[in-house]
Amino acid sequence: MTSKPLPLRNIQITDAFWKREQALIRSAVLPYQWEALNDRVPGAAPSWWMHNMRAAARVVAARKAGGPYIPRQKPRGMVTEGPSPAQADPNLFYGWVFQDSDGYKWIEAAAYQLAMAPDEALQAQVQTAIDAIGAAQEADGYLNTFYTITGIENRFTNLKDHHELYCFGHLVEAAVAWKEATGREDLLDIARRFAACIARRFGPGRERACPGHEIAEMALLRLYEATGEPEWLELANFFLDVRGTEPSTFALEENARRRKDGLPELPVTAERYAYYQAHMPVRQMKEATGHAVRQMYLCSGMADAARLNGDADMRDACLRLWHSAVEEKMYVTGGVGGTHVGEAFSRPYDLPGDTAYSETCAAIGLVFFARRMLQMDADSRYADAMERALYNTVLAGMALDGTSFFYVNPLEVDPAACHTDDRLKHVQPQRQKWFGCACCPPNISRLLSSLGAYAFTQSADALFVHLYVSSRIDTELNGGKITLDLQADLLRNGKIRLTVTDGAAEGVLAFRIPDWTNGFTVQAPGKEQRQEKGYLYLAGSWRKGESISLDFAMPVRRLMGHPLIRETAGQLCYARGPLVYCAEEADNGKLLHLIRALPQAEVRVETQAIGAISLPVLRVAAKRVPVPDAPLYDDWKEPEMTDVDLTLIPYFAWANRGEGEMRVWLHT
Ligand code: FUB
Ligand code: ZN
Repeated sequence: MTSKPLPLRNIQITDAFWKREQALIRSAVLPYQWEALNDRVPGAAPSWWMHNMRAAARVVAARKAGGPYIPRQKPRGMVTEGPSPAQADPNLFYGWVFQDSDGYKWIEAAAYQLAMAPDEALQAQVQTAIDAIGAAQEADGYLNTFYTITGIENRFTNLKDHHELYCFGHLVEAAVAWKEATGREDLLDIARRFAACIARRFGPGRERACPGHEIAEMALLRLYEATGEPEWLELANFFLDVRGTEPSTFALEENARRRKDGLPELPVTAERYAYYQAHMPVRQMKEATGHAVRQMYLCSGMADAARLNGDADMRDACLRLWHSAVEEKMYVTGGVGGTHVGEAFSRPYDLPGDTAYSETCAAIGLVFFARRMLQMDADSRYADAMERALYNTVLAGMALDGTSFFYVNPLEVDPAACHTDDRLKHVQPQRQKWFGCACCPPNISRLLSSLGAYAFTQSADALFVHLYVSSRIDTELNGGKITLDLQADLLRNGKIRLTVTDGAAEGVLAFRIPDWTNGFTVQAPGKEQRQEKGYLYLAGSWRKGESISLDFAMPVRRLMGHPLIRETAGQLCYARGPLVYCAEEADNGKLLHLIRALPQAEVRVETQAIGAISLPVLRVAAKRVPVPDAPLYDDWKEPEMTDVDLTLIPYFAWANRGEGEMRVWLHT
């Protein structure tokens, strides 16, 4: 039985913690990001988004007026060095080749916020952005500021690296979200015209192609589901089917460029393109490879395609990729991408803590993939991983006050090393205001603003509760309308209460049994109960006024890594409920590698203010190895350790109290 997310307007998040996060996105993050997109944040890396849209609009206007346009820039791709916005040439393109996507993600996030509650000022800003996008669209529907400014004749010649289809995918996601939030079709029309432009060139019986950075697949499938227009399903299927087949479209493109440059051609075999997940046909894939965000977005598109086409081979490939990504290559924090070399998946069990990449966007991609797997099959292992990624790496990507962000999410940090060691160049010990490559901040905004679409999904006769986020939900079971009030507070305990506050219906409410609990009780008088694949199904009739409750035990857990993870050998980390904990210098002093955790020590759960919020922390006795005045190497002897009281804070809250050391895994 498949399921789909509920419209966001049917879900009102009331959860103390998540409501704050969503309110923060609305009140602080989106306004800040709007300023950033307009290059008005002093001291932050310029975004160039609005600048590029306006520059492209001038070119489009000139072309429409029939005037000649001679590009003054070569399509180099990564124009990352530039002047300050004040000194910039208004007619040139600046920033990364995929800069357009930042604004599209911002619009998508704003749309989700508007679906939940109106906000005239925000809506007006989105309208300004949409007008700018519309003005930058070519007469034939093509829309990409980089190629419009640097030479439209070169478009679609480097799909491997130049992200046209990636920007297109983000545009579509934004357009569907905007239509669903406001009923307005303006951005959807723009997106459809670009989609039609792409479909005129690529597709069955036309040119072969696939995106170098995936997302167009899942976006097109979303467009298909939103509009019922079959051409978008066809195009998404085409991109998936071409990927990894021979002759490799990426090799053919490269050869065309090499011919121009007088260079010898390369073999057109696919195997060289594992970084782009284009090394074999997708239905044969077994291992998560290459760029982690790309891989997670591809998996998300594959899962949607498997569900919509009833494609069993595609589904089997998703299962194998899930196993590889989550059961062999995922950090305990739900991050993926073990190596900064190419922002990529490493080999199985290679999960270093200090040089980790674990990009925020990759964890977001894992959340996307997990929700899509859940839509095909309500199996709690998908929701467990989704929750792990969300509560740990995704949340860590943004400061508690919403004004700074992490791109890379290490599990161990020594700031002095980050500042001096080139091997750690990618690791920032403090969150940044913005990035030249600002993929992560708006991605966090769009995910957290659409949290309801991940917490709950629904089929005709069942509502699935995947994440315990307090919410008021308007839904239908077998045609009967009901309003449910879900109460939870996972940061404190595992007590869940659900009350029917209005209506009546017959059907099933299915509750995930989280992997972090070691037992639960349920009070659901009159309901038929059964368990399957980690969900508790309660079936019966639901009437206004009745309540059920679940109490999931939430013990403090001491976790160890699989013995094949070299990095975690002899170490443990603490977790409770969905939260993974870490030790920070602010509580425990420097040289955290000298702490010795005592696995048997009793752990107290207390609350502590971190930044502006009060969070559950753990206090536990541990030992500390002294630093004697000793030679570099000496004869082995048992160190005389001192007793210490360790404070552990939720991983997502690290780096909110100034710069300092941090460690998730502690030596035992
Ligand atoms: O390439 C576009 C985005 O920028 C990727 O998803 C991120 O990993 C970053 O490289
Ligand atoms: Zn990112």
